[in-house]
Amino acid sequence: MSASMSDSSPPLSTVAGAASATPPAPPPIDFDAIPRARLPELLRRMPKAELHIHIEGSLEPELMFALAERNHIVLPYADVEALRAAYAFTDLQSFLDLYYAGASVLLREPDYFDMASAYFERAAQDQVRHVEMFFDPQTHTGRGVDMGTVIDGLMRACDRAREQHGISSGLILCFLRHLSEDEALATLQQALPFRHHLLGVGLDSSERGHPPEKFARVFEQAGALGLHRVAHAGEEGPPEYIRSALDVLKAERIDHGVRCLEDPSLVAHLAALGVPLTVCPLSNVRLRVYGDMAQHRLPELLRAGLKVTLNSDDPAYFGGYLNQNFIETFAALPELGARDAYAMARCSFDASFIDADARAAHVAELDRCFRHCAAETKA
Ligand code: ES4
Ligand code: ZN
Repeated sequence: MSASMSDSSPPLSTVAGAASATPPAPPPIDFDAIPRARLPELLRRMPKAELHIHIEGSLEPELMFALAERNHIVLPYADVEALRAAYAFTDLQSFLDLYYAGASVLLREPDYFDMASAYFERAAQDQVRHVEMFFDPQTHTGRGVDMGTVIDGLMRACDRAREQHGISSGLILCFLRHLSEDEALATLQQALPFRHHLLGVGLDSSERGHPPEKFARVFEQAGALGLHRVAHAGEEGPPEYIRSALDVLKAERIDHGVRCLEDPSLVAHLAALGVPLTVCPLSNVRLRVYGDMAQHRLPELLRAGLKVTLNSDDPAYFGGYLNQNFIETFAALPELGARDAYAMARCSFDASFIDADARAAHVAELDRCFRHCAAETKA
């Protein structure tokens, strides 16, 4: 401090306090002021991130037929209606069989670009600000498509989404757990030239009989490359798979994870660790994890203090994109209110792999949205 300031200046402690003072905290958001009748509009309008979307599961029947024609592939369905009619799933495997067959129309870079661009259009309508996008390279490389073709097309769509919609995004390479460890290791090797385009790795496909342990080494290698690690666990598989995804794969998020509720000590463990679950309600109902939406155990997950986000999983197959998931879930579960909507939107940013500045900007926008809604309701 300069000598000339010393006499007239306040005591040092006050100066120091003033210099580091943060603005007074705004009053808490008055969630109780927001009635359930306003929820559909609020759910649509609130900014959000999507952390669990398989981009191949966003391929709508119309685009699937257009790509089939472009690539001279004959689909075993007469038309779009016949294909949609086949989407009557009984479990995860019955869905996966159609999902992998559907992906067979994807061959060239523009196909991947068109698919992901169509998804981003829908995401923009749903006020999605950030996307962490799963893709299944083995579904494509197994048919002779280059890893680079897939990643180039997806990345071009990601770049365009930022330019056109201001949506940030990243790619998460998923290993297919029904295939071997060696095939997963080879897939990671094939992805090395594109490593700078990847946010992380994930684990998906048929869960039962394919425990996380099978992929311990490939996840360890991915971690050594500085990639984030997430894994599907506890969708159809038992709670033990959630534990091994955490302990063996070092998963930073659990995709689905709903079956943790069968093991209260695991729920407590997840809550203590603060590991988020990316829950996909429409998927869970379509794949018969729950009989209907009213039976979804999302409220128990939230009341147990778990970090939970809502996601669309495979929106072209499960009856809706992200906002549809929010709307149908809140409509069917009367115990959910504005506070839960905020918690899940907030968690979507907190659980994402974005940097602190971007996260703070999204949270500030979310807070403004809820304050505005509470004030409007009171007025
Ligand atoms: C998936 Cl719903 C679901 N579960 C597991 N793997 C998947 N891949 C695409 N959708
Ligand atoms: Zn999934």
